[in-house]
Amino acid sequence: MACKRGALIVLEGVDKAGKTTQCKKLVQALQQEGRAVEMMRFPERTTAIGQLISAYLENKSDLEDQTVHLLFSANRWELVPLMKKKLEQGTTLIVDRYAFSGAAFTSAKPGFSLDWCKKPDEGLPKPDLVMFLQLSPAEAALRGQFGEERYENSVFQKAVQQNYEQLMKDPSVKWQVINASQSIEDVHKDIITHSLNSINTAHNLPLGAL
Ligand code: DGP
Repeated sequence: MACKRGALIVLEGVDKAGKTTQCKKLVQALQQEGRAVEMMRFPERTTAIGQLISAYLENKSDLEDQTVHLLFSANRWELVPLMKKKLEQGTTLIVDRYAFSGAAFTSAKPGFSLDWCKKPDEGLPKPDLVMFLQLSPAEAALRGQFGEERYENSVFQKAVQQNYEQLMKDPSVKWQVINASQSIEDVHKDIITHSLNSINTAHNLPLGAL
């Protein structure tokens, strides 16, 4: 019998929503159940393209907004062969940010439409589930100072949040809003429930494209 494919599960949200913590906990919990699961994150800063992005985010270089937008997308595209291989082998991928960050962040800059921002990511593997960790800007501020990187300020993050709200209206993507103001354990419980449903249904469905 052919091996059942893994699920592609993405966590999205504004900075400080707890995505990375929750991705790690989810991977650990699923692995403890004996499931084949791996974590990925975007941007993936270790590749040559990822290093250009990282220098830009750390304010060590300046790039045109269009250039960096396309680099973020290229960084996702360069990992597609690996993602497809893992999914086909039956490994579920838990991904910290994906194409939706690309559209939500760049279109928070003046002069960038959501439609233009979505274009370069058209055709990427479509997630079986995108969990949006919802946290108000006020609650995010209570979680401490932003770091030093680009985009880490509350005015920009408010615009990002509004863009995510637009993106979530797309019925062709399976979005699930998670209340990220709960305790870490309660957020984890919600996330694992939705992930298990998604893993079980993804097995029987072909991998789609954005
Ligand atoms: P992280 O490593 O998850 O903290 O992400 C780094 C920053 O880059 C964060 O502020 C979100 C932003 N970001 C992630 N993906 C994209 C993208 O595709 N385009 C743009 N413009 N920004 C992104």
